[in-house]
Amino acid sequence: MPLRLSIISLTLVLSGCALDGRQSFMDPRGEVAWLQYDLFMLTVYVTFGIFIAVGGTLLWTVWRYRERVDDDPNEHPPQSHGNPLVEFVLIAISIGLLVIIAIPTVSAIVYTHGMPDEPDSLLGSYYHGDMSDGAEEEVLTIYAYGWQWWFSFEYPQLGIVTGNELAIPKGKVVRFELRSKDVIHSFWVPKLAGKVDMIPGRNNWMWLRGDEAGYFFGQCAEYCGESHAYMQFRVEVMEDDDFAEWVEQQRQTPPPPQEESWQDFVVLAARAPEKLVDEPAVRGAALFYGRGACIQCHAIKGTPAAGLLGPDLTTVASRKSIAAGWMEHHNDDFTINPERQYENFYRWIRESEKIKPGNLMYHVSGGMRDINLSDQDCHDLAAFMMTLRPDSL
Ligand code: HEC
Ligand SMILES: [Cu+2]
Repeated sequence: MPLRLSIISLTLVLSGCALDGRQSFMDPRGEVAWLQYDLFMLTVYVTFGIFIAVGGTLLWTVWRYRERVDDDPNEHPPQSHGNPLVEFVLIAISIGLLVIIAIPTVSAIVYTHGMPDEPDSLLGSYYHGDMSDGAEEEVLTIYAYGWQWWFSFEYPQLGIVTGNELAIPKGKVVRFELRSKDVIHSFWVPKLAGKVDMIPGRNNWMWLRGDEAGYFFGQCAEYCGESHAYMQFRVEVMEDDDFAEWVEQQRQTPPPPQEESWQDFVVLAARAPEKLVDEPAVRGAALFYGRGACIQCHAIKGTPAAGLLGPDLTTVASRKSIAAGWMEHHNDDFTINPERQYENFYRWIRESEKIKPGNLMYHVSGGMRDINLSDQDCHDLAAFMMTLRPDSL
């Protein structure tokens, strides 16, 4: 039994060690991650060398001075106390090893705490769309906020707000301002850079560079409450053109579900619901702005929804996951699978409390636990969610 138990626990422990797993720092794909990986490996080699030397000496001593059959129990082997030469050599070696680790460590700290000033990374050098005044001369800056239990991302220079998934251009330095809206969280995309905490009342920052296009998995790395383990996010590293296209898409506002403007639609939904087209997505939109009370907490740009407690939903259907990365709906090649996406929206709206314990969409007063939605309502809302994507997708 103890053997079986230890095999099971060992397997569990080692299963966290897949060297090229989604969230493995052992598979670096960005400059900062490489720097930290090299530093880690250097430390591993040095300490492994020490381990072999000390362990080897110990084993050799035990073997060399073992008790033998013809030993006389009354006679002690020659005794000695200290050996200045050995001690001096050991101290010198220890200092030498510490210096070998310290020099690259300190230089890496200095390097990651300054912004590299590559002209290539300035926004104006690769992005040619609309941006705020003076942004051409700056690197792309993203405000990342930690919330219980999800992330919001703002691109102040580009006028984009998104949640849980963000995009950055390949090979360009990007600056992150890290803040928290409640408790301490930590921002970590293991393949791109080491973690930095998001601390309430404090502005931390970091920079990173993704050197390979791809979809990278991030995780909150500081215990922050019930659903901490489900608090993930995604970083998509894109070629310049794809990034420019992504920016354009994220800036769009979803078209109103009927002919009217959004404002008129909302008024109509409240005053004359019989005039609405009887389609799931339209019924869902009416619920979203009406009885569903979703707009207490969610914003959809260009519409009367301006809630701030939950993720911005303007382009939520362009994301490959919801519920902070916990419910995925992408295929292996990271294209969206619409059936799974619909299912995820439906399940999340219907029973978020079973998916993320303690989540603040359900458990806040006035949240979903107080809003009575039928099964059909949840389907209609999911159908509406599916329309929240830039039309070019
Ligand atoms: C009390 C505030 C509140 C209300 C009301 C609310 N939500 Fe949410 N919603 C949240 C929060 C907070 C999250 C993030 C939960 C998490 O991931 O932990 C969220 C997440 C979501 C997501 C996933 C977004 C993403 O990118 O991960 C969708 C979709 C969503 N809500 C739809 C709705 C709909 C539809 C309604 C109305 C029926 C609604 N919400 C009502 C607070 C709210
Ligand atoms: Cu956390």
